[in-house]
Amino acid sequence: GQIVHLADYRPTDFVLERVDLTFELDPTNTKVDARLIFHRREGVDLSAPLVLDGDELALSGLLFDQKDVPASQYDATPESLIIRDLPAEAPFEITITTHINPEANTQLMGLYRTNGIYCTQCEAEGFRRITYFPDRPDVLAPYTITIIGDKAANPVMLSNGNFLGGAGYDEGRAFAAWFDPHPKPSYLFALVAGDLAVVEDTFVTMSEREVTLKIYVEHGNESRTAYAMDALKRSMKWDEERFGREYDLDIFMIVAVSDFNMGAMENKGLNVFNDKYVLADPETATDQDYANIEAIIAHEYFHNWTGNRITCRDWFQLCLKEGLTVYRDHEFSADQRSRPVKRIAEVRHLRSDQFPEDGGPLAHPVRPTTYREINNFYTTTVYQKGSEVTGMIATLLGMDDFKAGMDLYFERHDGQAVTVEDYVKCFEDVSGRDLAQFSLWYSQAGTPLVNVSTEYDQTSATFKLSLEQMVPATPGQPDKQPMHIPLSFALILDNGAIADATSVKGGEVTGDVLHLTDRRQTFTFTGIASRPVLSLNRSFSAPVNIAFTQTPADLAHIARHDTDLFSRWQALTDLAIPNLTKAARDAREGHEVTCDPALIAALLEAAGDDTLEPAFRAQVLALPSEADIGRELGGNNDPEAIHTGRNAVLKLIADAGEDLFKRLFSDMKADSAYSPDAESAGKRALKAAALTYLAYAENSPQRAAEAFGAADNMTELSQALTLLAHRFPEASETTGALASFLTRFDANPLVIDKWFSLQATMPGEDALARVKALIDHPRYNAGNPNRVRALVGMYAFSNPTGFNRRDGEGYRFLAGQILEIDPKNPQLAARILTSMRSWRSLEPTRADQARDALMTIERSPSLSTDVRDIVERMLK
Ligand code: HT7
Ligand code: ZN
Repeated sequence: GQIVHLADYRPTDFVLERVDLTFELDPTNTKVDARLIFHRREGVDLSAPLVLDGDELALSGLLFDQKDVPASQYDATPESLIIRDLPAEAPFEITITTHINPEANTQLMGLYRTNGIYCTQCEAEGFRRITYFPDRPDVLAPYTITIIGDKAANPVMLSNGNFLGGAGYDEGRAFAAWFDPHPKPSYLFALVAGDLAVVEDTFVTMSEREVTLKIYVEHGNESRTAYAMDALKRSMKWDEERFGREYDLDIFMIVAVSDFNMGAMENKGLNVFNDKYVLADPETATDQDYANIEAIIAHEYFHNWTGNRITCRDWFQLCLKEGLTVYRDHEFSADQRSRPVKRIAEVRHLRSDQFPEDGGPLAHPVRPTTYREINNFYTTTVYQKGSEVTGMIATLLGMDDFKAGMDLYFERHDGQAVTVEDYVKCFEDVSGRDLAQFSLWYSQAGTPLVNVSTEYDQTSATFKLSLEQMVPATPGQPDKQPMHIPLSFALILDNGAIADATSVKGGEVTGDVLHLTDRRQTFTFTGIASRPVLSLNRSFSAPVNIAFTQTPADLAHIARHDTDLFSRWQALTDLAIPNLTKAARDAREGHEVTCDPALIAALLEAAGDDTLEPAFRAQVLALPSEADIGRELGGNNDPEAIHTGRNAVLKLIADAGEDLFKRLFSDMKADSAYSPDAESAGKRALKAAALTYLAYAENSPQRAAEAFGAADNMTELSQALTLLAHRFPEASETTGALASFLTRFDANPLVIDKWFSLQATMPGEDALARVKALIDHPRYNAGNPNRVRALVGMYAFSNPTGFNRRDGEGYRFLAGQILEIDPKNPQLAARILTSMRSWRSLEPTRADQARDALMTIERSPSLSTDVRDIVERMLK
């Protein structure tokens, strides 16, 4: 793979006016005729040829205005088609014929087969695996699609846009025609054909247009689409109300397939989903599954405006659609559920995924400037940090200007392929604010660190807040400029009230937001009658690390009084972290593990506070994870010691709070049938947290086994089973429960994935033997990405002690898996390999073993560009 540079961007020499595709479907030999109308862009030299992209293609026919093109006029290779001597100005028509083999397409990019269904995935560069094409996001055209196929095998034949018609074609074959009037880039093209069941509904838009909604699934799954359909209708309504965005076709379709590289894909009018994010019923889906379905249905639907109507000029601008659309789906979920609980979950995710990426060898800016393989840039930095950047724009401008900026963006750029600069300019234009320094968030990688110190002077009633920012060096970026960091804050007084902090010097403050713009800055607040407790970065207004040593008493004060629930949770986390890092050190040195009683008291106080919502209390009880503790320790990490230390702290909390946990366990019982709503889910989460602590306190599998037996929904069933397996691996209750779960859900692969995952994440050395045995299980399928992620992915990403064995066997196993998966599905292999991105923070024995395993991969002669790119960056 060639390195692509943002600085090299140039528009195409030829403008594409129209696309007309005909597919004659055949599982192993599908014929594709692509009729493309082009004209030479004004000013482009006559000698410039038309250069089209291909990937593993063979040209079967080429016509110019319906006549054969002489061989001397073109060059065709699997990767490109170059045609010379084309007209100066007049539009011309090129017809390209290719034959492709969907059945043999294991990469799941381009046209492939999944459980007998034809399906496409074209983002980012999959369309070039179907036909030669200017396969880049700034080439937009309307598409007409004709699909011809065996009638019995393909009663359903779908593509983008509105349905034009269809009928019998000839002996046993049928055709369907679709027209998408909205000019789109090739990455949004989709085709689906096969024998699928459909569930139908309607939505009436704000201008009273009726839109047909259809969800296509495998036969037998119809009843499991109700939640997804409801989430879709709520998303459509919310986008109208919150962003003024109305849907723009007569029909909106979702297809659920079982082989898919990512979560879902926003193809215009025809979203294709990993079935994991569509199918749900209480017996098979957990509360988390329901929440994911709601979020992903919303995300893909919201792309219709942020991504499809306004798309990216080039792939460097990916955050323009992904970061913004994540921001929109987060806002949607926050409105549908509990905003602070949603924020806590987002920040947990950001810290556990994005912060390690930003602090390791794969760090890159939200808008990268080079790539070797674009598939490797669908990252948590582009998505989650990209969303945070839009969130900061909203914080800086205030909601009114933010909304005006979004309105201007939709109005100014509808139908265009644009850049991050175009987006930011809309907010500058409506607010009059200069966002040049702020834009460093797009170009500088690394998580900024803000050092904080405070000083209070009683006699002058003055509170001084000194801030110092540092952006760490990242690959290719040794020196950084100071950023514009919006920090929401409160000064909390003794009585719990928030001080009036409007009299301030030393920098800009708007409402409750401090603007940190210099490397060092001191804000001086006057008129503060008593020593306040500072709550900083409330609601996580900026994605930064804060270094601020606050006393346990001050943290407990925030945890008790802040009006921002996120900050209350953060204060409890800040209280827990030093206890957990100390516990890890003590465990490593063979010392007894202790825990500050102030932490235990604060946790139990919050967990027992019935005025707080249960979901929040469950988040409080879910202490920082082993990975979080490792990050706080910062290097030379021993995952075994972290695990032992954390467990010992859990045991101390469990013993101290046993009575409370018993009360919560019984109080949180459902009084009606299962419902996936956020409130009921919150109660179940708190009940599960109580059950977990009780397992530590009672040191017996009894209660978890009873909970497993009594569960009438997948949430409680899988929670109890996970607790049994992780806490009591040897118990006969555990063996029995694992076996009965398998028997009961044997026919449901998505549920069996849960069974694989919870075993792959069982702590300790034995996990590897378990994973190896499960790879040979009849229900495992190395060709299905969900299965691979559930077993191999979960082992590598989410089993710190099992994967990071001191003897390095975990790393060697993963290296073997990567080399096996790579030839079939490079994207999947590359993504799973990123689980080793923090290998340098391990203690030396493990780090050496990890490096050796990575070098084994690197030495393999036949690596895909995807895996080569990741492994080389990780070893650099
Ligand atoms: N925009 C979609 C990204 C995606 C994708 C990218 C590469 C390879 C396969 C893929 N499937 C989906 C999904 C989204 O962010 O909405
Ligand atoms: Zn997206």
